[in-house]
Amino acid sequence: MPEAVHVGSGKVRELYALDEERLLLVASDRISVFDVVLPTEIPDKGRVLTGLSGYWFSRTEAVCPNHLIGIRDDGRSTECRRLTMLPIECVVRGYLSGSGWKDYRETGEVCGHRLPEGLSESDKLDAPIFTPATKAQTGHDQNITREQAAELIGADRLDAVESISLELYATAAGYAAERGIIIADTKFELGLDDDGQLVLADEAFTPDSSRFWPAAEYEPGGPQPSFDKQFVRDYAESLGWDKTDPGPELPDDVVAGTRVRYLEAFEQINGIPFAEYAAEPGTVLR
Ligand code: PZK
Repeated sequence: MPEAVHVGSGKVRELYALDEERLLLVASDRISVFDVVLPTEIPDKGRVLTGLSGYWFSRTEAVCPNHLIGIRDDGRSTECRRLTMLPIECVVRGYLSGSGWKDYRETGEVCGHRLPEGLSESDKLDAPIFTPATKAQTGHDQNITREQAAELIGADRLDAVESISLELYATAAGYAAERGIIIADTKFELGLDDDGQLVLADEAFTPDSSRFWPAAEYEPGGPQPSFDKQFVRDYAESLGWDKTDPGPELPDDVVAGTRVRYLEAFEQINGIPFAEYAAEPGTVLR
C-alpha cells in the first residue's frame, strides 16, 4: 500500500494516513482474549467488524455525524476523516458487567454514579449510565469520574459528549434488541472536526468494542457467555494458560466455531448474508 503511511497500531487494527485529511483504518483477523493477542487468526473477523461498524454508522447518522468516508472493496479497510480525538473513552453501560460490576461491588458506585443496593452481576440498570475512561496506551483503560473527565475535555464539552453517548447507545441497543442481541455496554471514541463538531470515530458497536449477549440466554446473577469469544476463552482456560503473552494457538474447530459466531452476529444485526457484504461492502451503508 505505497500511498499510505503507517501511523498507529492497536491490538487488532492498524491505522494509516492517506493524506492530510484522510486516514485508513484496517481491521485485521487477529483476536485477543484476556487482553492477549493470539497467534492464530479468525478468518473474516476483520471484515465482519468493519461491516458492523459501517452499518451502525449509517443507523446513527442522525444522532451524531461519523468519520466514515467509505469502505474499500476488501471489506476490512475504512477510509475516514482525520479528526482531533478527545482524550477520553466514551463508555455507556446498560447492564452491570466487567469493571462496572467490579467497581459497584467494591464501592456501590461506577464512575461517580451511585447505584441502588443489592444489584447482581449482569443486572439491567434502571437507566443506562455514561462511565468515561482514560485511554491506556498499554493495559486497561481506567474508569474516571465525571469531574476527572471534565478536567480533560471541559465541563460543557462533557455535557454534550455524555448526552450524545447515551443517545448513541439507546439507538444501537434498540436496534440490536429487535434482533435478539443485548448490547450490555459499549465503548467508542469521539473526535472534533475542523468546525469543532463532535464526530463518532473508530469502530462502533462491534463485539470487540461492546458486550453482545444473546438475549435468549440472558440470565442475571453471574457473568454472561460472550457472543463471539466464548469458545476461545473456554479453550484457552481448559489448557491452564496463565493469560500472559504468548497465548495458545487455536485448533481448527475452535477457529471454525468462532468464525461462525462472528458471521452470525453480522447477519443477525445487519439482516443481510455476509457473502453479500463480501461481494459489495457498500451494502451495509444503505
Ligand atoms: C484515531 N485511533 C485509535 C489506534 C487503530 C486505531 N478519524 C480519526 N481521526 C484521527 N485519529 C483517529 C481517528 C479514528 N478512528 C483512532 N487513534 C487515532 C487507533 C491504533 C490503531 F486502528
